Amino acid sequence: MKRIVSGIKPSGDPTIGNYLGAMKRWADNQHIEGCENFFFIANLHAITTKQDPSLLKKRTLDIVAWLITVGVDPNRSVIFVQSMIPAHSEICWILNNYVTMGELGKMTQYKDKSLKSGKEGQLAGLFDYPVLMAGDVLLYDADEIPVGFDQVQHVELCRTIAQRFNNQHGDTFKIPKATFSKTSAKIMSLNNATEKMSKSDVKDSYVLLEDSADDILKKFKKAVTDSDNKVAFANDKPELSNLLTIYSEFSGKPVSEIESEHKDSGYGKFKTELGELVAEKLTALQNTYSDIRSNEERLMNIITEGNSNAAVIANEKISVLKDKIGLL
Ligand code: AQP
Repeated sequence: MKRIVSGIKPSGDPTIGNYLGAMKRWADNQHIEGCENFFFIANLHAITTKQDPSLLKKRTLDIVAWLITVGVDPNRSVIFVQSMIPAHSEICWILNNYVTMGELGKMTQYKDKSLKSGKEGQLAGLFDYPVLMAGDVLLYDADEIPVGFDQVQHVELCRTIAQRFNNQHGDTFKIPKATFSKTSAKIMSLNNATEKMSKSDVKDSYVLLEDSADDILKKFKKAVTDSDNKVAFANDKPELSNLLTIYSEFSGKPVSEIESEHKDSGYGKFKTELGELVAEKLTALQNTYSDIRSNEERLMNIITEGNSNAAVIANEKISVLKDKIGLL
């Protein structure tokens, strides 16, 4: 049995980047024979940047509801909340002693986020984020971590930490590997195609799963493009390549087919059609979401059951770890 573990931060409302790069794939993964899936709401990761406490609570439930909406089935997958399983914080502290400041300092996500947030945002928790992430995965002996390309560096560090621990204390952790989809692995910002789309970025840079049809249309119409007005996927056309990827993901058509359908369109027409397509798909999802989100009691029951399934495995691993390193 192959075990898959992945998380999403309730640090904002989920974007189409989170959806195409992670959530939708998680739902698809459930149908692979011989796989056991663990998906969690990474609220301990979320607090590495400033959060409004009541919004954080609300978004934790929102994201559980979105996962169910996009097809993550609590009967097939374990859905849990990271902060409700103390083993995640415990393993992070232990693994901190198997990684160096130099290794953590090389992580580009820390560099990017701390540059954006200024000196007061350079929190120790943000610096330590990859260690918590390593713990999240190693606690469950995950075989695979389905992530976007942006997380590959963190998965590599997780493997290094696990190998180092195993070398010192004997086989303790399974060494996990990152898996990512070649097409939708990285959805870029609509304002700046050199940066990934992020839920904590500025409003026009992302499309949220909960955006209204009007907003979606406006955002795609305003999306930054080059000036040659030719709808084509190419290295020197990152903005159009990103829009074509999104189009392909939402329509299920290959990029080459969309390129030829739009070879005479010009950007205005192409962006309008893309906006309409995404709006139509997201409106359908939003209708399902509002039913699921309105039943908070059911959501809490799903979380409670997921937490108890996850905790059995996580607590056992923590006992083994403590014993190996001499903690009573
Ligand atoms: N733009 C993206 N394209 C593809 N995949 C993406 N993911 C995030 N953004 C994109 C993938 O979504 C999963 C959950 O991400 P996360 O919320 O845990 O962390 P993140 O990558 O930091 O996401 P954001 O939206 O950028 O959040 P903020 O702005 O709060 O930092 C991961 O598998 C991630 O790869």
